[in-house]
Amino acid sequence: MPKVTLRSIFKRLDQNGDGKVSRAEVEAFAQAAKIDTGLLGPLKLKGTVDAIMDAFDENKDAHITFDEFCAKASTLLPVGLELDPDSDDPDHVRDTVSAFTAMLDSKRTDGGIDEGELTDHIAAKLRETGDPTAKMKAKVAAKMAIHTLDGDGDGKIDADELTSFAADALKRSRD
Ligand SMILES: [Ca+2]
Ligand SMILES: [Ca+2]
Ligand SMILES: [Ca+2]
Repeated sequence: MPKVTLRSIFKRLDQNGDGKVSRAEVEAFAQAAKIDTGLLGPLKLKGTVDAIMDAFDENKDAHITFDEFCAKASTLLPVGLELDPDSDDPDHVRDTVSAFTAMLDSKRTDGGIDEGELTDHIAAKLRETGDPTAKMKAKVAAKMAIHTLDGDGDGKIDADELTSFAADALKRSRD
């Protein structure tokens, strides 16, 4: 199975292969995640692209380089996945991710986190902060997360996919 790494995700984002990700490329990626549906589709799309550019484009030159992407990659980890950022122990990552995946894989237990399961989880986290638009935001975030982390394209994130991404993101955030 193809491993999910920061490099593999960045390559998908950088469609023209020039080594940096433009706003248009982020927008195409978000559109491919099908977040721009419904009445508020254009708003959801713009909000998502703005948030990504804001978070990753450190020097504000309207492009995300691979270094910029790596520096913030740990922010792509699903909320509620509590990993020790200083741990080098691969077993720690695997065990924590496996427990997290099993916890979320509760509605339809099939070994992976699907869009509905991830949406409910994120919405619950957002509601804790009293966010009245929790459900809508959670749907967008879940679609983006699945589109980003689903390495084999079966529509759900399994423990292997999340482990390889999490280990890579942690390692690079320490480098
Ligand atoms: Ca590019
Ligand atoms: Ca930049
Ligand atoms: Ca998958």
